Amino acid sequence: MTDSATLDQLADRLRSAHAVTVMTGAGISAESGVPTFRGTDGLWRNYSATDLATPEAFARDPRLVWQWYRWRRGIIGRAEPNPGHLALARLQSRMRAFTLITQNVDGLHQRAGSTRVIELHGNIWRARCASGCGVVTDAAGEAAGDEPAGDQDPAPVCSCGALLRPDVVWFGEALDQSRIDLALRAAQDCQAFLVIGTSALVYPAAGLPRVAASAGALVVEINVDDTPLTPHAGLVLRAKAAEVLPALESRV
Ligand code: BJW
Ligand code: ZN
Repeated sequence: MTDSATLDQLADRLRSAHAVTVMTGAGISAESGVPTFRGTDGLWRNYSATDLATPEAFARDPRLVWQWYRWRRGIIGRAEPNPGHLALARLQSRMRAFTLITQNVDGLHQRAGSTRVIELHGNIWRARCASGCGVVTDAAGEAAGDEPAGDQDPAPVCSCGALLRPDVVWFGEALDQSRIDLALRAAQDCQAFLVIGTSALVYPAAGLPRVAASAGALVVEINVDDTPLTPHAGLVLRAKAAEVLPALESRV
């Protein structure tokens, strides 16, 4: 666990910062029981998560990809925000300028009370037309998700007749430009940039800490393991997010 002098110093930095930006990844939801992507818990029926999160996988076998998303929706629907999510929501409420960027699609930050969350990779509870007719649904009819119930269902169909797909960003797909712009501005304009529970491998999100550092921010990594960002971070807290974030927030 991180020592308390380090947390005190970081809390001082956050208090004196004009703006704080936080970027989270799957690790922050791990303690809510949501599998990460690249851990061993990211495996589903021997498929790796990163092989399923692709347009190619959906083109090849949309039913398989929907089965995976329904399975994940089941887990996420039963999950609760953990003390890490809750601490970030409290931190937002007491900071002058606070931006939360997440790569997660689970909506747990919003359920914890965070607002104006920039969801870089979409949201698992929405679906949209795979052929781009413009239909976006909250996919309520798809929300049950309990395996095996619904597991054999076909991929859902849009009113235009094409398939619906989860409203998330897969590898090789462009992120929403307005969300990237907001995230870039928040990285450029902050004095402290906290990077929490991400393997820092997937771009463009993985490039944001460098943007913040170049603009003079203190980049803080909170992770249970090393990542490619670790050598470049100004401060590394080698800890579980759900443990260290409440300890940090209570000092700010
Ligand atoms: C804890 C913890 C605890 C555990 N406490 N910590 C070379 C350079 C630049 C880019 C590329 C490149 N080669 C290829 C690319 C492009 C590609 C990319 O980055 N690939 C890399 C893998 C190399 N990027 C893209 O394709 C992106 N699009 C793009 O570039 O478009 C260009 C374009 C422009 C114009 C037209 C067309 C295209 C899109 C990326 C989309 C990623 N999508 C996914 C799926 C989302 C939907 C879904 O959820 O199903 O996003 S993949 C997956 O990875 C998901 C995640 O958001 C993302 C990041 O994963 P994350 O969150 O870091 O999770 P993990 O599991 O990797 O890590 C968990 C971490 O937590 C670990 O470090 C643990 O140690 C830690 N942890 N428990 C604290 N308790
Ligand atoms: Zn359609």
